Amino acid sequence: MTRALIVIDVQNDFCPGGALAVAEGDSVVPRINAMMAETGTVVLTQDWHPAGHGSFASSHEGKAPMETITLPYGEQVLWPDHCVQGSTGAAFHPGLRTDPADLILRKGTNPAIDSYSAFFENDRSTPTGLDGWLRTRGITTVTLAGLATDFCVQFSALDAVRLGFETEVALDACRGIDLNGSMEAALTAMRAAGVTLTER
Ligand code: VGL
Ligand code: ZN
Repeated sequence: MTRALIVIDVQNDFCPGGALAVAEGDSVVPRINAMMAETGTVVLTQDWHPAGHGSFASSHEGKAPMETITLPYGEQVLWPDHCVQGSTGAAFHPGLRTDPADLILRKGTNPAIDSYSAFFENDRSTPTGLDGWLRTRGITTVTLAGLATDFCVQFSALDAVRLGFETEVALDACRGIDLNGSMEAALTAMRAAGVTLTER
């Protein structure tokens, strides 16, 4: 099999009750569990920030969550504190099957650079190593699912196409944040880049 399923950030903080809850975030869990059973290679990503991370509004005096600032690598949305390393919020949703994972990739560990994509940090140039991991295992096609459609899923999908993978996003297995129209913008950008958007 040359296909890998990449499951993005299905963690407590992105589910209802979490610090950066995505509406219906937990509803993707049964679908993703079923998809994992059908795919040979499975990667789970985990947003994994140190306390005081540069993407947290609390790290910037006078800033509130959902405001944006300009950092050396560009625009950055400031988030509520979320997915702090080792916290319950950073743990996978308890319903998510983790046994099928061949790789669990943690990202966002650099205090100064956020990392939405599974492939690169938000400077778009510091690699996580996932490209090489997939490529050396003969993977040519990736299916993405998880949270959030308009941030980490979108960034991962755009990088995957740019790197030459045939890229599919299973929209029914994703949920978005939708900040200032970011959901519509993400779908448009992914389509334009050549990402195949599917719905069951
Ligand atoms: C995410 C915002 C901040 C995501 C992660 O998983 O989409 N969004 N950190
Ligand atoms: Zn994050």
